[in-house]
Amino acid sequence: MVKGINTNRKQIKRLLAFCMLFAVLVLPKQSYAADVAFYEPLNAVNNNSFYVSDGWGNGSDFGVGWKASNVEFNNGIMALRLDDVGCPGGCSGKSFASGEYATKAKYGYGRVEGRIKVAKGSGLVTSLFTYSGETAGTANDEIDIEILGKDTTKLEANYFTNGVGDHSTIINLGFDASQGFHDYAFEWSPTYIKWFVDGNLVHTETGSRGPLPTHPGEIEVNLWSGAGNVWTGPFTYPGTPIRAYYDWIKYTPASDLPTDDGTGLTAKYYDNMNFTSLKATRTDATVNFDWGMGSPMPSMGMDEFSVRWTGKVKPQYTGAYTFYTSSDDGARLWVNNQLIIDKWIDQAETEWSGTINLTAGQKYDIKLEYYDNNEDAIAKLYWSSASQPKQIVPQNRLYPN
Ligand SMILES: [Ca+2]
Ligand SMILES: [Ca+2]
Ligand SMILES: [Ca+2]
Repeated sequence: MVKGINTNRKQIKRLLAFCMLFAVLVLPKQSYAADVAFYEPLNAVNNNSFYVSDGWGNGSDFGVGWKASNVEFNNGIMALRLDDVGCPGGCSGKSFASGEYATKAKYGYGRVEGRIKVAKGSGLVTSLFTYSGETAGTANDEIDIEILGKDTTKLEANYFTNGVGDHSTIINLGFDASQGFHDYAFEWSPTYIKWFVDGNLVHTETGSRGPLPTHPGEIEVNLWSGAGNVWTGPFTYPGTPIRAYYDWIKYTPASDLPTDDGTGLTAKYYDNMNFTSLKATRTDATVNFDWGMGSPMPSMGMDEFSVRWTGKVKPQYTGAYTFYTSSDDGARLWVNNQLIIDKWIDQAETEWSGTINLTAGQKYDIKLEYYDNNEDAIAKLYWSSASQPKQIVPQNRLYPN
């Protein structure tokens, strides 16, 4: 023990108090947890709410240095570009450069979402995550969505609490995430983290594998290549730039989320086109089906069937919502008992829309009827509003009968 420790402690306490006062008075408000909903369309760099990482790299596992010039905005899409321009001298000593975009504020319990088309290739990682940094005497808290370029049909869900990870789960997507945009989300609360793909719940953690994160984090996206990292697989630069694409990023605080998360809509499947030969009743998490030339289930034929989805929908925002059906063949949609789409016709996959005013947090009746006559069978239900980027109507806002 060393004499004077108490004095030192007092001095440290005084210094800490001074620092906190300084922080409260001087630092911009963005540096504090801001549990305010946002929708970022990624049309252009948003210096008010985001920062572009520039002039540094992460640890030795990362093969890239972050450069602002590697974050591009075109036609409403943000691209993160991985290349070797000016490297390693101009790339923080790394062999490659890439882009990272992050909120200035930290966000707490709520739902983090992004619409992403990932980069394909061994060694690459396309991500959406929250990151607290080392705060309040703890190591970092983090919640991750990572899609590895070595297999873009899988998503890796993970979380870190006080620097402790090892909570990774591999989720089969059922599609190739490098071939098109899809919605990825996680919802974080004191008692769970839930991961969603295109609105469907795909994984839940409850803390049974280790305490859940508690510290608000910046919402970040990046594209990087591993450096000698077995986890990412080996990376070989193909000689031309690689890009990951982001259409939007969205955050909804817990206070704006349904207190009773929805589970989907009641679905009745009929083996004819006029809803008289009922084969099955189930709950569908979302309406996002492409059965191709096949049938919805083995007990039904490939053609001449119909499906009726019913239940409630609970919007996040007040205002005009547009609903869209994309169907092959016919579809008709009622919201709040109003028929807003009426296309009960044979058609190749076609999108139709209808608009209705809704109030945030209210539950409205919804009914979607659909039939397939022959050949391809597709049924999808989307929504959008001024505040809501177009997406498959997500499971957490749909309620069965
Ligand atoms: Ca966009
Ligand atoms: Ca068919
Ligand atoms: Ca058809």
